[in-house]
Amino acid sequence: MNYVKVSDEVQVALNEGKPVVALESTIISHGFPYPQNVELAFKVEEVIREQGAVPATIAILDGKICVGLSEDEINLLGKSPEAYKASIHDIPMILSNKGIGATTVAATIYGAHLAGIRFFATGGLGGVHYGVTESNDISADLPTLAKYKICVVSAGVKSILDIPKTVEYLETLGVPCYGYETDKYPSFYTRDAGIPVEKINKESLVKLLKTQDQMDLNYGVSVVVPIPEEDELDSEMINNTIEEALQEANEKNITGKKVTPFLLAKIKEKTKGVSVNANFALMINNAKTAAIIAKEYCEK
Ligand code: PSU
Ligand code: MN
Repeated sequence: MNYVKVSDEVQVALNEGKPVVALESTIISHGFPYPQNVELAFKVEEVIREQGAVPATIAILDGKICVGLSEDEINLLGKSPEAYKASIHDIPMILSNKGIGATTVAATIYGAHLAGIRFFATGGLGGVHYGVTESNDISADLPTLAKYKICVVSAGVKSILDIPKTVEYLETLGVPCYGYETDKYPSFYTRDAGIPVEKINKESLVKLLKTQDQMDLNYGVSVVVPIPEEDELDSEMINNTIEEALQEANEKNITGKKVTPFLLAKIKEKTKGVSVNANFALMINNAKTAAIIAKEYCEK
C-alpha cells in the first residue's frame, strides 16, 4: 500500500521472522510531558532490543503511516504541539493533510496490521468511560482491537475508566483477555482492580496464539500485566486523585478526544508527578514482557 512506510530495520526483521513489537505514539505526544516522553520512547525501544526483539514505533508523518521511527522523528513527536492525537477514524484526514499524527492504540493496531506485526506493547488501553450511559464515551481502541489479529500487552485499563464495564465490553466484542501470570485484573497504577481475569503463562499464551493463527479468527488478544510491585501506587491516594480529576473534567465539560489527555495531566499535577513515574515503570515492564512473548512466539 502506498500509504505505509516500514523502516528497513523493521522490514528486515519481519522478512526473517524475527520478533517485532509495535509501539504507539500518542503516549509520546499526549501521554507524557516533554522531556520524559522522548526519554520513555527511547528507553522502551532499548528494553525491547535488549530482549532480542525489534521495536516499531508507529506514527503518521509526511503522508505515510510510518512503522519504525528514527530518533529525529521521535523527537519531533515529543516536541510538536501540533501533533494530532490520531485514532483510527482520523487516519485518512491526517494522511491527506500531511499532518503529524500521533497514533492511539486503535490507529497503532491498524499500522501494525498493515505491516504484518503480531505484537504491540502499550501502557493502558482506552475503554469505557464513567458516565457512559450519559456520554456514550467508549474508546475506538476497543472495537479496533476486535477487528485485527494482534496481541496487545498493557497494564489493563486505567482507573480513570470504568474497568468492569470495559472488561464486559471487550467480552461482548469477542476480544479474549488474559492475565500474564496473574488471576487479578490489574488497574494500571495498582495491581488489582478487584475483578478476576483468566491466568496465563508465556508457553500457553504462545500455544494459543499459534492455534489462533490456524483459524480465521482475526481478532486481537489482550494480555494484561500488573505494574511491578515496587512501582505500584497507594490505591486510596490514586483513586481519590482520579475522583477529583473526573469531577473537574465534568465541571469543565471536557469531551471527546480531550478527555483522556485532560485526566492524565490533572492526575500528574495532583500527584506531583508520581503518577508519571508509575506510568513510566509499567510501560517499560509491558515492553519487556511483549518482547519476551514475541521472541518465544518466533522461536516456536
Ligand atoms: N492510556 C495511557 N496513556 C495514554 C493513553 C491511554 O496511559 O496516552 C492514550 C492511548 O493512546 C489510547 C488513547 O489509545 O489514550 C485513548 O484515547 P480515547 O479514550 O480518546 O480513545
Ligand atoms: Mn473517547
